[in-house]
Formats: sequence, C-alpha cells, structure tokens
Amino acid sequence: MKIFLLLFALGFCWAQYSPHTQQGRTSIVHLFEWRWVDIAKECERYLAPNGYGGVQVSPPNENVVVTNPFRPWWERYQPISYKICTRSGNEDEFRDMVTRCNNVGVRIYVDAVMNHMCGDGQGAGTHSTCGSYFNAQTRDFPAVPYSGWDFNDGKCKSGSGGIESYQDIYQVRDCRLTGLLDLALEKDYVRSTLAAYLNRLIDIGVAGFRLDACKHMWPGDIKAVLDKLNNLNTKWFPSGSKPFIYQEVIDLGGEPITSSQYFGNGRVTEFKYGAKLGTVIRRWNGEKMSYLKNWGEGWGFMPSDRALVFVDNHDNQRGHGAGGASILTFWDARLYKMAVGFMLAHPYGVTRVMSSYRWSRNFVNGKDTNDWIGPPNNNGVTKEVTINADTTCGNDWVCEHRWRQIRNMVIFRNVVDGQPFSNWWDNGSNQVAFGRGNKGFIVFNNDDWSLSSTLQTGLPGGTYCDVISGDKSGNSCTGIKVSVSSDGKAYFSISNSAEDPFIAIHVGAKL
Ligand code: AAO
Repeated sequence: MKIFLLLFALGFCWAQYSPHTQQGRTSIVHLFEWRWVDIAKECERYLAPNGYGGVQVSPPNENVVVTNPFRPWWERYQPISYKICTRSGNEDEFRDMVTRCNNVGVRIYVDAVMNHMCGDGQGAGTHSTCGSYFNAQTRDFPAVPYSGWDFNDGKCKSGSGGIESYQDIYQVRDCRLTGLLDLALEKDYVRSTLAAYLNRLIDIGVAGFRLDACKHMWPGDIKAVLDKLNNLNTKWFPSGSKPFIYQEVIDLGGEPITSSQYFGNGRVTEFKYGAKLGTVIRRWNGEKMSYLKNWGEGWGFMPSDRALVFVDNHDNQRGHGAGGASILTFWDARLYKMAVGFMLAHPYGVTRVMSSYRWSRNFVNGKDTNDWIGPPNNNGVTKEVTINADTTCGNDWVCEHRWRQIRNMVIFRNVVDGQPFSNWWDNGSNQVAFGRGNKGFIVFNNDDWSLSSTLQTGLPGGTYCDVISGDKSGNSCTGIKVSVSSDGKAYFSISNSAEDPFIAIHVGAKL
C-alpha cells in the first residue's frame, strides 16, 4: 500500500498534470507576444526573484504575415511551418531564452497550434515570418511538408467546409474553425510531424505545452501525438518527467464536447472560472462574494487537479473566444486586482497570470473594432519591453505580473502552498475572508460600506505587513500593519473607497 501511494505521488509529480515548476513556485505567467530576448531578461531580473514558476510564450513557429489588418496578434495562430521563426525571435534567441530561464528555475511552456495551418483565404506566396513558400488553395506547405492529403477536406461533412454548429461534434472536429485549414490528425504522418516539432522544443528544454483549439481535435488523436513525445530534458528535469499539458477547451456548458473528455491527456483550461469570478466581483446578476464560500468544484467546475485557471486570457480580454462582458482585465484595474488576488489566494487549480499590452480600443455597439491590434511595434517589428525607474514597463507593455498587488499574491500562493482552505468568514454580502492553514489570510471588502471586524486568521501571533498596500522591507512595512494576537485573531478595517479594498498577510511578511 505504502509503495503504491509513493508510486502514485511520484507519478503525479512526473506526469502531464504537473507544471514541473521548481519547488516552492506555483504560478505561471503568459507573456503574450513578448520577444524571446525580453523574456530571457525578465526571467533573470524579475520572475525568478519574485517566485514565478514559469512562462507561457506565444506560438514560436513560423506563421502567415497578415497585412490587412496590419500584423494582427492573431496571425500567430496561422502556422506556415514548424521553423522557430516569428516576430518574437529566431531559434537561437528561443534556445537562449529557454536555457537562461531554466537556469534560474523558471519554466517555459509553448503555445502549440496543432489543429490547423493558415486560413483558407491566405492565397499563395512567401508572406510568412521566415519567408517559406505556401499555397493555401492547393493545401501546399512544402516547408513542413504538408500537402492536400494531410487535411480534413474530405472528412468534413458540413456544407461550407467550416464549422456551422457547435452541437455537431463531427463538424467541430473535422471541419474548419473560422476557415483555418484543418489538419488530419488521424494520419500517422501528421501525428509524427507534430510530435517531431514538439520533441525539438522538449529537447531544447521547454517544460510543457498549451495545446491550442483542443475542442477541434479528437481526444484520441491528441493522445496519439502525446504518446510520441520525449521525456523532458534531464539537464533541468528529473529523468522520466513528461511534459506538462494543458488543453484549451472552452466548456461553458451547453455543448456536447466537454472538458472531461480531455482529462486523460492532461489539464484543461477552466473557462467558467474567469467568467463567474468576473460576474461575482462586478456584482452582476445578484452575485455576491459571500457565495464564493464553496468556490471551485462546488460551483460546477472541473476537478481542481485537472484545472488550469485564469481571470482573463489573450482572447477574452478583447472579446474573442468566450466569457463575454463579465471578464475582468487590466482595463478595470481595481476590480481586476481583487479577482487576481482571490484566484491566487484560493487553492483551486494551477494559476496563470496574464501579462498584456495596451491597445487603443474602439467600441462600436459594444464590440471593440480594434480587437485585432498586434503588440507594440515599429512597422511590424515588436518593440522591446523597457523597464521604468518605478519597475513598471514602458512602450505600452502593461506587465500586470509586475503590479505589486499581483506579484505579492504570487508570493503569497507560494508561501501557503499545500495549506488547506480555512477560517472562511463573510458578512452575507461582499465582505469575505479566508485563510490557508496557519500560513496566510486574506480579507476583501467589495461592499459599498466599510469593513471593520475582528477575524480568526489562523496565523501565529505577531505583526504582519499587508502585502497589498505595501511591502515588507527589512523589519519595516511600507503598507498597513496588522497585529495578530496569540489566539490568532486580528482586527481589520477596510474602507470601501480604499485604493485596493483588500488586505493579505502571510508568514513570509511577518515583521
Ligand atoms: C482570424 C480571423 C478570422 C478568419 C481566420 C482565418 O479573425 O476572421 O476567418 O483568421 O483566416 C485567433 C483569433 C481568431 C483568428 C485566429 C487565426 O481569435 O479571430 O481568426 O486566431 O488567426 C473558438 C475555439 C477556440 C479559439 C476561439 C477563438 O473553440 O479554440 O474560438 N481559441 C484559440 C486561440 C485563439 C485562436 C485560435 C484558437 C485559432 O486561443 O487565439 O484564434 O488558432 C463558442 C465555442 C468556443 C469558440 C467560441 C468562439 O463559445 O464554445 O469553442 O471558441 O464560440 O467562436 C458564449 C458561449 C460560448 C461561446 C461564446 C462565443 O460565451 O457560452 O461557448 O458565447 O460565441
């Protein structure tokens, strides 16, 4: 029995459900559209020192160059070949990034687009990020190589060749998603070609993959590719470690394809998480924070050990994908910080923090007509992520992951890792608090009146520095101080007009 449990535990650590982060690091950050040279520097100068576990990077393989509209972010979801060659950088720069990040204990996860190649309307030519020739009409991608045989044109049974109904699982998986040429993953040649691409990345040292558009691939086809993958590079990972897998499946209910169909392959993105949390924190539909008492599976989410969670992602922060208007983003900074703070304090799931760039929005009838705008650039060349004197980012990079409240909550999550959800308190409305065993405690006031309450924190007696309003530096605190008495109780006062109406304390910030 003991041996069985040990094998089970080791199996979990080495398997596709574990992000393989360094001991004591729990969260990953999506550095959306960043260049490899900037990510390498960020790992060394910021992510490692602040306890970030890993980085999700934008698709590194060659994509179509779209000029109308001019260089949208979404051109990177239209592969032309598997050469590592994009606006984020070339293969040498990618290798250098992976090595330098791994050397400081920060993992790299690649966004892998396996479902399709470019859109059917992309014509023919060499307008691709590495100049590889392709012909979308004839399904010719000689730089891979793929030809007409490797696509699902014959298998798709919809009239248009595209997905017309999400209620028909055959259409969703065998037809074109918004015109994107649908690869035939039932073919061993296609599976082997994809696996060879992923294996090149594994050998370079990546720790895992976000698999794009998994709803549009058969779970068994994905498994067939994953079964061909190498174990992680033993320069940085224990031998026998399988790549971390998290599959993008949008399951908000109401469709025959569900997240659970993909659990055997790895984790799955839980889209209900951000959609619901946004609704609660915005106080829409009569939702209250007090209802978060049974947050997680109690809300109909997938099992925690299968979930990858986030407040917003690169799609739904600009109206793509799913989640709708309730999704909170950096544009609603005050509520956003509360939502990210709640996510990072709560034990459910593997957490991913979003890091964005600013673009000029233009709402017409509730839709942003500028939802396509690509990263900050000069004539299509991505701008450097510059760092200001106050540690924020320049050149229109938002760097939410550097906001004090978010960065400190990433540290909070590391400190309380493994501790149970405990000491829940609420006022029946939007004032709530909870702890993580005897390591950390967080209090929110999202009501229109002040909070003043003495609460059981579960923490050892002493004076703690609130990591939302400030930082512990040496033995002093630049923010609010909270004194916990020997019985674990502490008095909290949070004005509803506070800049950030929440307080978080943990044993790593005890004075
Ligand atoms: C671009 C152009 C297109 C053009 C195409 C081909 O925008 O006009 O036809 O090129 O030339 C991204 C962009 C796309 C872009 C594409 C390729 O978002 O605009 O197309 O790159 O450049 C579905 C998929 C999901 C996908 C999501 C965007 O299931 O996998 O659409 N996300 C990933 C990436 C994303 C990327 C791709 C996939 C493609 O994260 O960045 O696209 O590589 C329902 C379904 C969802 C479905 C949504 C949206 O959701 O359930 O599965 O997502 O519809 O179509 C309520 C419902 C909810 C519903 C939602 C929206 O919330 O509860 O279920 O409404 O209707």
